[in-house]
Amino acid sequence: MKSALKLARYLKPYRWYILLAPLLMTLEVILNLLQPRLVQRIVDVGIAHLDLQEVIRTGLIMIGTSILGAVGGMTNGICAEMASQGFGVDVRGSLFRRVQSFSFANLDAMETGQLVTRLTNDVTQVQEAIVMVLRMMVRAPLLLVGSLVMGILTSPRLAFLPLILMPVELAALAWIVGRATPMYTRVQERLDRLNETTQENLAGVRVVKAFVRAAHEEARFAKANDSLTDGTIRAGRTVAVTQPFMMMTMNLGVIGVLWFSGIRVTRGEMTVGQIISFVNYLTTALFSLMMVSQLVIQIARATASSRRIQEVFDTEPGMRDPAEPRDWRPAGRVVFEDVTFTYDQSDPVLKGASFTAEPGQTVAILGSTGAGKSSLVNLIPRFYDATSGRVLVDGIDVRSLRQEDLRGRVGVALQETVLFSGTVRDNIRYGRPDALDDEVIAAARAAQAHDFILALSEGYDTMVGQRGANLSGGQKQRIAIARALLIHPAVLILDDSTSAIDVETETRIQEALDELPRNTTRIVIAQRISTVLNADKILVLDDGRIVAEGTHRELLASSPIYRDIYDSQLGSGVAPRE
Ligand code: TTP
Ligand code: MG
Repeated sequence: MKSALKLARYLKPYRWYILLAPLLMTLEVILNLLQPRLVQRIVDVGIAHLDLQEVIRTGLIMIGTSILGAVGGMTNGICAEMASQGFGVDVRGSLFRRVQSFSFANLDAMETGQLVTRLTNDVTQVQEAIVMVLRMMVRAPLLLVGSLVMGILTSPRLAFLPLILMPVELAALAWIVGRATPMYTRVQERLDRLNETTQENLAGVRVVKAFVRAAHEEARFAKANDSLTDGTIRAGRTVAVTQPFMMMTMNLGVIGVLWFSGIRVTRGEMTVGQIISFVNYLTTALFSLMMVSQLVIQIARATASSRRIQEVFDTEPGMRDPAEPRDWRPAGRVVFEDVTFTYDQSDPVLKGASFTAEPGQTVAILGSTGAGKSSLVNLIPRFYDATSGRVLVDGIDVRSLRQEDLRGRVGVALQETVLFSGTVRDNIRYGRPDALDDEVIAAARAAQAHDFILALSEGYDTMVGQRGANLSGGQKQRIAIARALLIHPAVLILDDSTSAIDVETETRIQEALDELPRNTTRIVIAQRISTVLNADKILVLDDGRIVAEGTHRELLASSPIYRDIYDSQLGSGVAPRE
């Protein structure tokens, strides 16, 4: 309930609709409550005395009041819809912004599928509750009390009938609500699971096909699918009891009225019109109780959803900008001071790493898989924060810089290339959407991507499929390098970015990188020793420790690990470019 109240702040811009809705509803209900009385008048006064004038006059009043009532009801519906749609747009937008502010660590801890459900289905649940509340909150109690009062006024002697029937119905409805509410919470959880399964399957569909696991995946999906359907049907079955049960109580009511008043009509103590009118009021009262029960169920569902939405809002972005960010005039000096880093309480993946990359230098990082190379470079643009020690750029701790300033000048080509659907040009311009075409081409040339891009069917305007589906691994990597180059980085990080590129093209990329402005510091992770031969400095990383540091020649002489890697890959025939 508390989270529902917190979400209520998103209704504030729509307060006029929310104020207006109940007023319009009141108008509609009052006009509706008059109808049975008018019918009574037509029967008792008009028809009984064969007074056609009276029938027509009252009929016209009925038509007028019901039109007015319908207008009230319609405008109420519009108000409710406006408020709930506005609320939905704002909450979804706000949730999306929140997720964008999450750090890598936040996102590591969240299931994508759950985030999707919260942004879509949960918001819809709350929206539906808002519509229902605005439409029924006033209507149900007003109809209930109104029709009871009117009924009793119509025929005080029959007042005992609703007094017996209402508690019976109330008990039944309470039972239904009590059973259905937890069922709907479970439905929500199952929907989560279905979304997760779908999400994961679609993301990995190529692997599924490669390993011919479609049947297994179908079974997994069917399980989640069936369990959702099953839960929904169960809840639906419980709620389905409501309608027939209500009809039954209504019919009992009608029989009761006829039983106890039939005799009075013959004695002339009651009129037929009164009976019709009373039956009408009684069924309305019973019906409005059912509305209340539906309202309660929907509110319960929405409460569960608003808790899940609020959870996203309550997740503190793991990384905030400093209160007083420092100015950074990028020169490109990167210093690690005794950096230790741990993902999420596990064993440290970096243990006391210290090194310096001077402006304009190329520093290569070599090491076996899992040694911590990616983890190390990810600390420079502050994707994660060091657990202890400091990462400095030009003498400034990266934590004292605004993330935007830092990342705006640290160009990264991540190990796993991610492209977006859109044109090749848009993908290269991703970090600087205002870049000129010439700059895009220059970056693509340096990344040795220009030629293959021109060979594509529409050159730079070729559409890249989702995740770059229509490009080869090496092509994607080169676009990612161009994307990183285009921001004119002071520090360029290439995380295994040439792994899918042939050695010859890689050499050309290296030569192009050598021509970058003097102050671009390059940090290059590589598996191939040919990639690192010409680096100003090579760091050998082993199990989170920098075990050797120096140029190719120095390491050949001093580091047995380096020597081993070198021998295994190249033998002794290859030498660095002079
Ligand atoms: P990495 O830093 O990814 O190792 P690497 O880049 O040297 O390896 P590769 O050559 O294959 O790219 O991982 C170091 C350790 O950290 C490894 O044991 C896995 C762990 N790890 C996490 O726990 N969470 C993460 O998000 C990542 C990226 C790694
Ligand atoms: Mg890596």
